[in-house]
Amino acid sequence: MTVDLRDGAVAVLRLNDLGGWTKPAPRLYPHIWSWDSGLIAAGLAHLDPDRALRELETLFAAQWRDGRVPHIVYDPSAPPDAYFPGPDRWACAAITDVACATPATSGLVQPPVHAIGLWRIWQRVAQNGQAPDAPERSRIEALYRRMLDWHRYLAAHRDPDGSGLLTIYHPWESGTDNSPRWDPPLANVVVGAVPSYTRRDLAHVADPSHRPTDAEYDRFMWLIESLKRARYDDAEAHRQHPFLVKDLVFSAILATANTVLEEVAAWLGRPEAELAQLRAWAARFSAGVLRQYDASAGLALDLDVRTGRPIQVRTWAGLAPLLLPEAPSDVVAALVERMVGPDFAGNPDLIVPAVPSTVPGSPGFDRRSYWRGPIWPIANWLLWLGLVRHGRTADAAALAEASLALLRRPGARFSEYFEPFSGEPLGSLDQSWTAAVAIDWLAATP
Ligand code: 2M8
Repeated sequence: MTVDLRDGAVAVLRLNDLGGWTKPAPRLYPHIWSWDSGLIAAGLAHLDPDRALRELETLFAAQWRDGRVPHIVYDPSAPPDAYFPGPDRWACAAITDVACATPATSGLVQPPVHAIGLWRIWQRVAQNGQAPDAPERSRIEALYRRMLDWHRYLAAHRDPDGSGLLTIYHPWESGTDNSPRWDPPLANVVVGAVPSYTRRDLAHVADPSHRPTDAEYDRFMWLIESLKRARYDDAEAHRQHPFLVKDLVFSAILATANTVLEEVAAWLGRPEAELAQLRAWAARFSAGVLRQYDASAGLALDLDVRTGRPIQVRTWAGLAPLLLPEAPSDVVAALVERMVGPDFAGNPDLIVPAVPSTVPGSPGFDRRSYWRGPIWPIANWLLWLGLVRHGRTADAAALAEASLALLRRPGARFSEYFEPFSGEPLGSLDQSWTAAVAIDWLAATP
């Protein structure tokens, strides 16, 4: 059974493999997506470290001159109407000279999971008894340097006031696009003139209700126009952009990414000053996320910069301190209890005891709509990794087992997300990062 699941996951990664990179899904997502590739690299590390390195190298070849890693890198050979918005809508290279011109990219970023992918590759390489002069060393070092620039960009330009929390400009930057987390800040956005457009995503899902609504898309498009007016300049965006939110999951991922990158840096024998910088960033973003922990709500809360208020919703993002390398044990214990309790994995109506994207029955919950309720394997994988790093072995194993049980259900097909009560596969089938995290779980769960 376990062998079959792994074979199936490997087949999905092969299906979506276009040479040096992997598309997130066969039809819905025909280009490179940043955090998908970071997680795909973690899965590929178990199959072929060389190919896993290529995945990251292809993505980072499109890194902007200021260090940012774009959220989409467009495949020039894909048909122009394969996905909307295409490169013309962003016009990055025409608007700013820091953008990568070829290949064309989007003008947003996504959570920095890439160091976690590189760390998994390094673990495989080091586990094979390789000394630091392993053949992969120079490639790992080149990627490490690029990731250092990436993290420096985030620390300097997405947290200019040193709050320990990163600002996102668009729900797409969070990766949890239509989560109820963004309802309050989006409600305050006054939508201006948006050039007309045709959505392509709805043609690739069984039912449009699985995807964000047209009203949400109008807001998404307007935020792009606003960033173009700011010439993708961070200081300008912080002055005039209508959607500025301190994102917990994004910030917690950066904290962890710095901790694991420090392990790689030590193996590479990088200067102590660099290791100290990585430690300082890990501490800064851990502290920022922990400040958002609301003990009475039993969850951490994102912060709307425009209103100065925490965003009062109940989603898996509230468990983000579990991802932190430096969470105090009492906070970890309280959040694990919350995670396995009736709001999340302990809800008796769930098909498996995994964490749904939004607390069932809470405001904004929708069992079939994308990040508003379905179970996302990759979100569970991030929580699982946090539990493993905190030594919560039994809780971690239970979460992995629940997620794998979902993926083993007949017809699950490594779907993008799942209806939480029935286990019905939703969104795209054969989603690459679902397969990648399954491979990683199976490697850790014999
Ligand atoms: C989804 O996002 C894209 C926009 O970036 C979309 O909905 O069209 C999200 O789930 C995001 O987290 C993911 O990276 C992307 C590709 O899997 O799809």
